[in-house]
Amino acid sequence: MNKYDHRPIEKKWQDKWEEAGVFHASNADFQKPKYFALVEFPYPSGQGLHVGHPRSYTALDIVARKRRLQGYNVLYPIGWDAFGLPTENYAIKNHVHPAIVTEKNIARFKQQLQSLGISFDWSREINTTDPAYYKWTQWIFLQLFKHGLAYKKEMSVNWCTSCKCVLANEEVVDGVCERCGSEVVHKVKSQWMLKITEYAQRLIDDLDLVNYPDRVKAQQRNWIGRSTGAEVDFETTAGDKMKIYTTRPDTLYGATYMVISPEHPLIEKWADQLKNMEEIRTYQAEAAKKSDFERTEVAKDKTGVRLDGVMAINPVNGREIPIFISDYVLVSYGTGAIMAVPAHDTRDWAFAKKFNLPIIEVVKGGDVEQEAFTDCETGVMVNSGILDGLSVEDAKVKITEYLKEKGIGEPKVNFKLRDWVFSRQRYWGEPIPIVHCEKCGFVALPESELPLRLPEVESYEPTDNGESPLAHMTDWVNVKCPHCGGPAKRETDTMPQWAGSSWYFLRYMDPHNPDALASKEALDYWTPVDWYNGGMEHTTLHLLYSRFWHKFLYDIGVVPTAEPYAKRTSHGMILGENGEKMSKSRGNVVNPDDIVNEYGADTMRMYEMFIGDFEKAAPWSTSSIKGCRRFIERYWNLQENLIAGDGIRPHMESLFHKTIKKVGEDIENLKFNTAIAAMMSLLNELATDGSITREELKTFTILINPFAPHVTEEVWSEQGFGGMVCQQAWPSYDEAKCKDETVEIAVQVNGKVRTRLEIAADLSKDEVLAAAKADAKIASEIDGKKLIKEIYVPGKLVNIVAK
Ligand code: ANZ
Ligand code: ZN
Repeated sequence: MNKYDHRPIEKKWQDKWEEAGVFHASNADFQKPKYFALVEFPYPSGQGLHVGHPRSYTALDIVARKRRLQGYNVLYPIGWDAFGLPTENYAIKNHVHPAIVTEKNIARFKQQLQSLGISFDWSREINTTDPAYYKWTQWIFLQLFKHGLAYKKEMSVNWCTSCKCVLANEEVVDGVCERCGSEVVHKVKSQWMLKITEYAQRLIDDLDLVNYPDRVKAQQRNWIGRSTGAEVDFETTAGDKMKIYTTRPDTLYGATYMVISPEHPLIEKWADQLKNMEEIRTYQAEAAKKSDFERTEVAKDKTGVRLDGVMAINPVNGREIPIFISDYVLVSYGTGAIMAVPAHDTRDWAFAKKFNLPIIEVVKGGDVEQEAFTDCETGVMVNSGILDGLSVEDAKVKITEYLKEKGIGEPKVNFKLRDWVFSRQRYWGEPIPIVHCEKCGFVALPESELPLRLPEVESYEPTDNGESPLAHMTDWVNVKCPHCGGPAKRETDTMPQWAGSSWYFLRYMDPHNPDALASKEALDYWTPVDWYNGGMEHTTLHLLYSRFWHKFLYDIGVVPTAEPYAKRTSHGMILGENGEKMSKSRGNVVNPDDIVNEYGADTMRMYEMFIGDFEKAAPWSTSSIKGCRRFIERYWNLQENLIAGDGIRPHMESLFHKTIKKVGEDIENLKFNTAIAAMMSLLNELATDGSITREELKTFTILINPFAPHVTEEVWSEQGFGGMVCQQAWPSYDEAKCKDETVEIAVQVNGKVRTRLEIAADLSKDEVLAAAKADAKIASEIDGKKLIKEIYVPGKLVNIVAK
């Protein structure tokens, strides 16, 4: 028999699978049970595949392959999330069309993925930059527009000074641009917005319908940030009412001053009455430069300016209190104005200390002496008029009723979630299919004109005033209004990178359909995705955005379910050998091509699954990869031990059943590493035994196949087992045969052996002790005595000390 050599084997089987189309999902047989396994489609960057990518792809490949063996019609697709800034920036720098860069990058990624033997259905490959694809991204946008969920608004946006581009809040990380790390400032721009806030409550509620890890659900909830409280109107000496939002209406008596955000509209209204307008304007300008993140940091030094000339009136006690502007109050949250309760709010406390403002305690903590600035959620009301003596909880109810009665307050629910800024002033994105008409306003492009293709431009650079490069294309921009026929202009902004990935899983269901994003039958059959795996970095935005679009499509009758993904899991990152994040600058990047060349795709796959707990980060290790290679070689060599006779031999039977059970269950529970360990044990037993039957080799080969698909196909065909392994049936096991063997233990009373018991080897201590005491001999021995101590030495003996 030949020595194991991965090189000829792997290419051969990849070609055979593709030729036979064995991994193609079928849209012809909707009676068969379906399984839709999904991984996040990659952004085809110039760097090529990273060893982190195959961790997710291999894991779900194992699931997909197992499902096929279990008889499902499996959809396991892949495509390209190919619009975006890195490609555009590369195109600008090197003067090539981003479409050409994209094509080149995709070719490289595809070749790399195919070399790994992932069982993707390549006949369903999609690309978000293909007009046949983005036609439907634009179509969904038009439906949102027609339903009032897309609107244009002048707003203060995050502006990356280096990318010259508007960023969503989510793209600003720690105050800087997520992509380039440059400073982010505020700028007022007219932007397309999507009303995701309209779905905030449902995006929380429907988490009950899906199987996501708790940490993922918690992140979704936190991001949406539901908050309950009240809106309260404060009178002012200027005559205008000032509406505030508070989660603690119970602390109203402790409000000793007010703070409004520097952008609050009342400031302009009061400009004539305010004596320090100049100082106020200087402060406003400073605040505009800061990101929301910087402004609301608790630890930051508090700054502000008192409005000189207008006072507020606390509605519960009629006291006049000063009003400040301070950047820690955001214009975009609640009403952009707060009542400050320095005794019980950390930020207010810091501010009051700095500006020497009165601090009135209104909640006395329970048994612990509270720090003055603790946000106390429990305790008893003091210094609070009608609320005195009530618990915080009761005080909230009472004051809210009181405010309502007087017509000065209302209960209110707020969300942290903001509407989604949906336009970018860049070239490489989906054109927004809207026309601005002088007479008719914003007009939707007729659906028959979709896709609205990206025109060729001379330069991809944004204009200096921050408009998209499309703004230069006057031929393209100037059109007739589809509504009145008058002069109109096309929207020149494009969609953000999140657009194409918000619905891509639907396109896989029917990727070549020219008349709909997918046929009704395909959507009804394949929806929802049964298992979706992706990175933790996408559990807030991408997950939220795609859930939002899906719910909208559900509401307008396009998709049959309210949620897109029945189950979501997340993998940990693969780190460099030194335990740090892999990066060029750290010099710890491992190139998957090198690993595939040297050790083979099967070893690479096996290793990525063996590297550690799938959900946790794991450092790369070249020595462990050799262990995985050894495993495959030893499996290959089993062929030399083949003996006549068939079936699974009695002395191997229990181990086979146990291994089938364990590998199957471990795959379902993302415990790929322990599944491999179980297969390694079985291999050890078989190797030690020195012989193997055809049936044993067959069964073992099917078990390993999802992990190491190429070598298993080769062994299968080499031995003439018939057909391909990937088309066999997943082996079943008999629960009764999975029981561990029994062991004999001695049972002592006060150190003397009184009997011997035959028990199952996997019993717990309590079970063994119960069995020992239930034995007739032992029961009579300890009858009427007091049990002092019960000792169990696993698998050996029980000793009961009794007096
Ligand atoms: C009085 C008070 C007393 C407050 C107290 C808190 C504790 P959530 O919704 O949980 O984030 N607030 C309201 N609008 C704000 C804005 N635009 N910018 C900054 N802060 C704002 O918290 C809402 C609380 O944050 C509100 O309740 C308000 O302060 C502040 F012991 O009002 B509170
Ligand atoms: Zn018009």
